[in-house]
Amino acid sequence: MFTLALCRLGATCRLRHGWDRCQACNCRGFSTTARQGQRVSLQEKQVGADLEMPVARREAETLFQERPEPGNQYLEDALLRSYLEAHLPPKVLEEVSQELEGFGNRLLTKIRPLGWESWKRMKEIAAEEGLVAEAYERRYSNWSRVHQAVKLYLFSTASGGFNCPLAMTDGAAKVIESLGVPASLKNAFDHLTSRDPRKFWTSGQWMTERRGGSDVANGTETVARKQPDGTYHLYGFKWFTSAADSDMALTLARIEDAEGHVKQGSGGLSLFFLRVRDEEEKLNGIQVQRLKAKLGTRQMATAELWLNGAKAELISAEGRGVASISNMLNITRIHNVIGAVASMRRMISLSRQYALKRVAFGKLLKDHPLHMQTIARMEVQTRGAFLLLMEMARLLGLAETNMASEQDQLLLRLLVPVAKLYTGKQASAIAIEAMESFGGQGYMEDTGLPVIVRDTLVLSIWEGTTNVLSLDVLRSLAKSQGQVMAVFFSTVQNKLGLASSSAELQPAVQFVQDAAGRLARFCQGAASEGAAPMELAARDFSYSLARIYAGALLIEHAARPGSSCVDVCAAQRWCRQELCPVAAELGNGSYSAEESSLDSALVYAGSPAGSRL
Ligand code: UCC
Repeated sequence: MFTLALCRLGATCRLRHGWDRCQACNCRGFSTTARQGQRVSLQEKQVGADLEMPVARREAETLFQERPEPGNQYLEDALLRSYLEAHLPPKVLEEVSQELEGFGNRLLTKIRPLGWESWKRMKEIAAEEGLVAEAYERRYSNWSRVHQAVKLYLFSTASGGFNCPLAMTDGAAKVIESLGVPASLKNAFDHLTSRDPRKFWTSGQWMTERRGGSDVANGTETVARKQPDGTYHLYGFKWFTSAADSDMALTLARIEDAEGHVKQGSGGLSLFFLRVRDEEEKLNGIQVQRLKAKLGTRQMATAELWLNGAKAELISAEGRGVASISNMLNITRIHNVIGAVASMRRMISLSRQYALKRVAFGKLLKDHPLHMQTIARMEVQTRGAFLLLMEMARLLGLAETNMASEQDQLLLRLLVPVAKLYTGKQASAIAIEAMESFGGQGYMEDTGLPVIVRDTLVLSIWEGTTNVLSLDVLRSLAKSQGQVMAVFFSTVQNKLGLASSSAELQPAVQFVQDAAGRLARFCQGAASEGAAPMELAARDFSYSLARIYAGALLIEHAARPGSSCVDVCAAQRWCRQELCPVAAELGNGSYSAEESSLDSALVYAGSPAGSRL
């Protein structure tokens, strides 16, 4: 098992084994935890010998740290199990919990040990476990999206980054399904939703070009030239194509007219389907410019691609490319939330395990109140994020089985950007805080923790940055002519109502009601203020929606029959934070035109640009 030659990082890896599976090459690091005089295992002797390190000297070393070994993630996730018990119909719960326990064991004993050398194997496992198929087979009707989200949540941090192509694959299947699975795309749909590892396809989402990823309406230069057979040949440069080894991709381009002119702006963009390789397995008019050197998600190949006559099929109405691919965007953004919550949960389960074994100042970390307070605060954040995720999956399941009310649909459209932008920020904050809870080991590559930290940093960037999604929140309000806010407030009130008979939850209920009241007053005021102040308030407004709604979800979960004191405590603590930052900032005058000009003055003070403002 432990042959250095296998290690992708070659020689350098040899020097860096610590504990936990080396996330870089998955070798089982040798345990450095040995109380004085503990025997060093044969394997460690072998490694020591490999490293020409005199074992004697190693045993004399005093720095021993036992690696944290979380068990079956499903069995050890109290909130996950209590959520499923509270929501799933008994028959579904019985089947799903058995399957998830088994999947938890497979993750622990078979999948996580695979680590990151097994991209191809992860693709096979994803097919076998139906990580995309679950959502389209709908074995559990409207609960299948919750079932799928939970499996992806458990799989995410063990996937070696394969959760990313799965997000885009699910998104591509969603787009094709939303188009009614036309005959020309049936084959692709069947491959994307197959459980057969030999047939399972992954998809790319090629939207980002050199001129920018957020503003695709003005950043997309790729052109599509119609061919006599009705297909198109694409010519352009895609700047960020993740999972470049995928089987197919959906991409945006501008259709050239007979005179070679293209229409600019959003209205000039259409959506295309293309196979990455042709029948002879050659690249389909695609040249790889280079692989991107990224801060994180390094195990996943992301490339710059030239499209030089790539054969493609137009799958949206001409000029409706953004609206069509938005079905993919909303699914990949939900997967982003899954990745965020899963990273938070993983870091906390490692940190709490470590606190059971690591002694400092004469006692285990778990016996140091300040240390436990720090982990508890991370737990409260993660619980709020988890319930936001489950709520989106629940609403998506209703929408996809035609069981969603118009209110449910509006709420889902609002919650997707809110949850993506909020949990993206939470994930990196929690990962960095949790990394610190391991002391120096948290900063060591061979523990595998820095990789998790690096990978969380992308979650608030790709699939729409925090500010772009804050503006998408405003877009969803505008699209619903403000109706969605009425749905938001009534849904929050309904959830708070479930706690009316719980005295211990009343303070939390009051906090959420006060915050919702302040938010309602902000919305009334903003309606008459015009777009500029609202745009300036967009991020704080979105944070307020996230905190108030998660507060209501935590109270709803704590108010259910059989809830635990931990559920009540989490709801109380979440609701003690500032739940409506937009109202607080409005009180500070933060959204006025003067404040806005002062923002620029603050930023450019001393810079040549400052004088031109
Ligand atoms: O990052 C990428 C892949 C990385 C790997 C994936 C990993 C996934 C998770 C991993 C798990 C760990 S691919 C690049 C992703 N790019 C983005 O997310 C783009 C961010 N930019 C935006 O979201 C912008 O706001 C745009 C592109 C949507 C702005 O487009 P427009 O055309 O300038 O804006 P419009 O004109 O407002 O939107 C055009 C139409 C409108 O419909 P109509 O015309 O009927 O009014 C919008 O309502 O698109 C509709 N629309 C939407 N509909 C726009 N956004 C949405 C939406 N979210 N839902 C529904």
